[in-house]
Amino acid sequence: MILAYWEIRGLAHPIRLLLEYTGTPYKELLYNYEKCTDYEKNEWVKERYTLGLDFPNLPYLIDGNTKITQSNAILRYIGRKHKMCGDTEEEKVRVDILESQAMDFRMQLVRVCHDPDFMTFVDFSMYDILDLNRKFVPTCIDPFPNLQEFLTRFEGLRKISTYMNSPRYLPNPVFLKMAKWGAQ
Ligand SMILES: N[C@@H](CCC(=O)N[C@@H](CS)C(=O)NCC(=O)O)C(=O)O
Repeated sequence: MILAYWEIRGLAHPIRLLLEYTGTPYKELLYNYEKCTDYEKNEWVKERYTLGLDFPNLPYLIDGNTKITQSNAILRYIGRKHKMCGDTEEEKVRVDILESQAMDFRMQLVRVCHDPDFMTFVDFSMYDILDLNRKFVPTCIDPFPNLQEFLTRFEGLRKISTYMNSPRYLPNPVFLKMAKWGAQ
C-alpha cells in the first residue's frame, strides 16, 4: 500500500495514524513543495495525470489495483477493512455525521490559518464597541492583551487604516448633542 502526499502533516495525518493503529504495512511517497519554485515543474504536477487516478489529488492511496483519492474515502477504505465504520445502522449514521463534522471543523482551522484576515461582520461591530469603551475608559482593556491585539490588528488592515487616515473618517461625535459623553 502506498500513501502519497506532500511532505507535511495536512490531510495525511489521520490516515497515517489509522494505518499505524491498524498495523497496516504501507510506504509513503512524499512530494516536496518547499523547494519547488515553479509549481508546474513539481514532481506531483508532472505525474498527477499519469497515475490512473479518476480525480487526481493529494493524498492518494494505491493498494494493488485500488486507487483512491479524497482523504475521507481513504480513511473509510482502511476503516472498512478493519470493521471500523460502525455496526448498526444507527452507529453508521453517527459515523457518517461525524466524518463530515470533523471535515467542517478541519476546514475552519485551515481557513483561519491560510487567511488570518478572515473576518465576519461581527468583527466590525466588535471593533467599534471595544474602541468606544477604550475611549470612554482608556484603561479598560489593559487587562486583556488579546483584545488589545485585536484592536491593533483591525486598525492595521490596509483598507481600514486608509479609511482612518482619510477625510471620510468620522470618529466623533459619537452621539447626538443630548449625550452627556461623546457629543463632542
Ligand atoms: N477534498 C480533498 C482535498 C484534497 C486537497 O485539497 N489536497 C491538496 C493538499 S491538502 C493538494 O495540494 N492537492 C493537489 C492538487 O490540488 O493538485 C481531500 O480531502 O483529500
